[in-house]
Amino acid sequence: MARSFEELEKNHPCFGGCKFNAGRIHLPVSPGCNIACRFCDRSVNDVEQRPGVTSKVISPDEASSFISRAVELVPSIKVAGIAGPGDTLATDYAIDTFHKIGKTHPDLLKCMSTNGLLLNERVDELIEVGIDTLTVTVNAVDPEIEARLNDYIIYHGKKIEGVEGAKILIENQLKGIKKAADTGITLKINTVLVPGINDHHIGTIAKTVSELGAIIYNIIPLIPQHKLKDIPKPTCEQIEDAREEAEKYIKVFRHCAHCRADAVGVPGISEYSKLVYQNRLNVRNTFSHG
Ligand code: CLF
Ligand code: SF4
Repeated sequence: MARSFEELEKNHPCFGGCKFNAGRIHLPVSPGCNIACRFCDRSVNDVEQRPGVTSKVISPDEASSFISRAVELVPSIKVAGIAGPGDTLATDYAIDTFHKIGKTHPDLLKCMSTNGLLLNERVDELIEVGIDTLTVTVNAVDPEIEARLNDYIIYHGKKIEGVEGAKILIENQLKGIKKAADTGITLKINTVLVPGINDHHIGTIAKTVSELGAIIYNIIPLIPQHKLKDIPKPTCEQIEDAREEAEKYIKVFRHCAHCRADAVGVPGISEYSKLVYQNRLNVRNTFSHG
């Protein structure tokens, strides 16, 4: 059953609940990724897990006990989110986890973020498991621009590079956004703002996703690293300009704390991930999918 926006606004830190000190726990169950963002400083594998990556994530079976520990420490946690460290739809772990925690912690809102490559084909599974809020990272709606941000996709076992891969990614993201929004999932869009590449494209992205049914938009400033390490990070003015451009079309979220995939607490206020996960995680502080 879809939750009302009023309920989300009170209880979800990324959909208005920051005013109420609402908290979230991220469950880092999704190690693999299926696209190759040029700013992402984790080694991108295909849809398989890799040694060294698996040791840094928790299993779907472990998630409930971590949630119980987190809620004891931070009773204001109202959201269980899965935001990586890879893509949540590249493997089945995120959906399995939501099935399990839906039974043990039915009161928590279920939040997930994805790069959207497989959203269109997996959206029914998200509805079935009862996802309340979904974030899709859309960095461009023009394949020529996307190809400067992303080297390739791995799609149904095939590596597809450049503009051709970007086209498939964008098409699947946009179709998936529309499908998810039409079925009542509340949608946020994240865009990594990359000066000189997509900074003049923000209005077009915001307009496109708003027309498809997304209701909130979050601009994440680039952390210059990996293949985009020489691009300067956006200035406050560039971020503000981008937000103003987006705001012409969609509500803009301004309290993003750029959370890690294993964050626990109230974003920007408290951080309990070390206590909850007891240092067993070593997720690098890199791009967040939030
Ligand atoms: Fe986590 Fe993201 Fe859900 Fe929030 S974070 S999966 S929508 S519960 Fe929030 Fe963190 Fe910013 Fe994300 S402050 S990085 S926007
Ligand atoms: Fe995958 Fe996210 Fe990294 Fe892009 S930023 S390569 S979607 S993990």
